[in-house]
Amino acid sequence: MEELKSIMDEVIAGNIVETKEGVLQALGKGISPMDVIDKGMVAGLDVVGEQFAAGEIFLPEMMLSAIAAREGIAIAMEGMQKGQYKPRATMVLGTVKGDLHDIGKNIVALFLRSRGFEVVDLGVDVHEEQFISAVREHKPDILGMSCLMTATMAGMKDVISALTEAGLRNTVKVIVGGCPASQEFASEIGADYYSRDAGSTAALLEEVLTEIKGQ
Ligand code: B12
Repeated sequence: MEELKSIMDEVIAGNIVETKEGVLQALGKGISPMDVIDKGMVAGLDVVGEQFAAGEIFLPEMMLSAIAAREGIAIAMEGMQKGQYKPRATMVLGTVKGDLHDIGKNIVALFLRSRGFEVVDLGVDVHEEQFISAVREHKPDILGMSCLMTATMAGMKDVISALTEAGLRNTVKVIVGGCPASQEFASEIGADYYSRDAGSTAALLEEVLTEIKGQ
């Protein structure tokens, strides 16, 4: 679709104003916020990631693209959130220590909130002590961890070990995600679930809810 391709191109170019205009136009034409996010901005970020890995662009350019996508996603999110929030289960969510990537985590939070989950978002660079105290305080059904770098993946295992040490591991289901994670990695570190994107996370957690609450 022409509008989505144009949003993708503006994200790749790091054009913040044009990205926001593109999002408004696409939403105005009735394109769903989910498609605007996934097929417009996230598709653009994927290209930017490849360009960065290949040394074709540098950090400042990647940052501009990230800001453009973040701003555009915020506009699309407003459309999705209206009237759709009704807590059915609680999830504590955060990006693990050392990792500052949060665009994907925020989309996961949005998708789950729109399905009636209460999401306690701890933000980025979240250390195991913070996850533990949030689990104690909020008694969530699910704990979600995000990581975008191979260097920060080990932080997820540290959180699971800390949960076990605190005697809390059996009180909460643990799901991990983010581009370096995989089902194999999740099993290796003792997480309950892995999911590759926000859409499949929402679908998977619906099944988990049925399992744990009979909903
Ligand atoms: C945007 C971006 C940035 C932005 C982050 C802005 C922000 N607020 O998040 C900025 C410019 C700040 C940045 C910085 C850096 N980045 Co960066 N960044 C990216 C980029 C281009 C896109 C990430 C993104 O947002 N994707 C879009 C979202 C929607 O996708 P996602 O995060 O994967 O999320 C989806 C799924 O993974 C899943 N998911 C995510 N979280 C969770 C959680 C749960 C529980 C579940 C179930 C699912 C789930 O659902 C999400 C939605 O569908 C990626 C490349 C890429 N294509 O991934 C590199 C990338 C992640 N960055 C990289 C690097 C190296 C860095 C820096 C170290 C660069 C530097 N030299 O300083 C720093 C690190 C800073 C730090 N300490 O964290 C590398 C990591 C390489 C590696 N394998 O370790 C990548 C892969 C680029 C590359 N190809 O080299 N980055």
